[in-house]
Amino acid sequence: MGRLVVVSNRVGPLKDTGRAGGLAVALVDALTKTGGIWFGWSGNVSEEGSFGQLQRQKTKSVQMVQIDMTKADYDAFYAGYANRTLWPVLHYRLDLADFDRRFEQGYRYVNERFATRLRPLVEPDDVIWVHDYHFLTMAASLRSMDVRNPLAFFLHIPFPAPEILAALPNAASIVRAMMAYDLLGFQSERDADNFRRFAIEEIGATDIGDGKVRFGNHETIARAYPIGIDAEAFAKFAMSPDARRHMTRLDKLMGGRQQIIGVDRIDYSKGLPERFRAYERLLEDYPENRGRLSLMQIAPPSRAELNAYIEIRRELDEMTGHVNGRFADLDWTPIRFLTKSFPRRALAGIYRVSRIGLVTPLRDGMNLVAKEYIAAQRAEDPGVLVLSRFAGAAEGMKEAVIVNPHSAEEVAAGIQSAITMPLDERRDRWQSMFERLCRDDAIAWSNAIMKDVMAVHR
Ligand code: GDG
Repeated sequence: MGRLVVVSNRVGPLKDTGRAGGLAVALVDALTKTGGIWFGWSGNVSEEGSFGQLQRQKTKSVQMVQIDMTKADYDAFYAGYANRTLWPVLHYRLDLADFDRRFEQGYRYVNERFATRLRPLVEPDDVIWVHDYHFLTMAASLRSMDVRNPLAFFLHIPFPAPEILAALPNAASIVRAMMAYDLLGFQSERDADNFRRFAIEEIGATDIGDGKVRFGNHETIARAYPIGIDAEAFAKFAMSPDARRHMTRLDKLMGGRQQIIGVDRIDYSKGLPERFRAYERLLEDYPENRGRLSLMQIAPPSRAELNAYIEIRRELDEMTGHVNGRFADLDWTPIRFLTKSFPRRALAGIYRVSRIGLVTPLRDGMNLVAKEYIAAQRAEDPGVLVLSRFAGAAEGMKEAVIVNPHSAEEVAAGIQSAITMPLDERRDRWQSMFERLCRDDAIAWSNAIMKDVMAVHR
């Protein structure tokens, strides 16, 4: 294989800044092996937009190349179609979706513009790997510009049931454009299956078995490639001096009590109000936990310019006040709601001192927090993961306590079974999950996709 060309909305960082997510680390690793380019939006809005200078930054073998957008591009493509149309629809939230044809036009235009700027950078042996819902139609643009390279795509968020996607205006046309990729990777078997069903039922593609579909005379692999983390590195983070400092501070604060940890960007897909309600239900139905088991929710704000995100934040502030007003005591605060972010090593330490990891999205592509929580546990005395059945992670983490996030009773009962779970059982469950995380790590994930895209392209 030649060089790798990665395309994603945001690019980098190339170095461990302490804040970078696991995805950036996995991609840098894949890029470093073959050398290559990481191409995407600079994060800046300017008058020239995508007609401006390429912004380049280079380490030994990897080059980051970024371009701006205009304000109009940003509004229609990013704040519009990507985050107000596709994000809610792909997370099964038709009630929150905004269908505005200017958004779709802007989206197709930016995909085309980005392809135009990428085109001259591509060499004949390169493999192009495009990421996420921002660039569903990019392969079609690249092919129309006579790019012949292998083209892989990975969708980080869910692909909904065909009955849901059919509500998106021009859904069939978007999916036809997706068929220009040689490989479409999804987080779960359910997502890959949803895609193939849509392609077969709505655009007349043919199922040719083995996770492949044919459309016209082009074959596309559409399979699940569940994303992994660098579990061993994360386990080391949890023992780093920075992690230990946070553990000591928290231990002191908790004074022998126990803690549930939640870590999520503030987003309506993460089921945060439902989670707070379930915790309140726990304190009602299992009063022995009052004064003994608190909930810490770390929630860095995201997309704060969109109304749906402003509303959910307000709701969470109110619920925190309500639950704390109702149950707090002189020396005990039930919910600690922290709307800021922490360095990764600190986060690892916080996971490690928390007896329960509570991950209850209403829908989630994978959910890396579930995996990081397991990777950060102590082998001798591991905590318990309580996990939504609607997170992609649930397919590969059957030893977690699996719950329906919409049911406050079920989540409360799940937390209760986690807090009373005997040590032997906690260890057994943790051991199986940790071993699998180490085997199916981020490198294995990118290797599997690269291997398959090379094979199908040939
Ligand atoms: C999308 C899909 C899919 C969170 N708070 C802090 C912080 N984080 C890190 C976590 C984790 C990452 O952000 C969040 O990843 P998730 O997977 O939970 O969710 P999304 O951001 O929605 O990601 C998702 C993922 O893509 C990968 O394919 O799993 O389904 O929606 O790594 O640790 N990191 C730091 N401080 C924080 O306060 N440093």
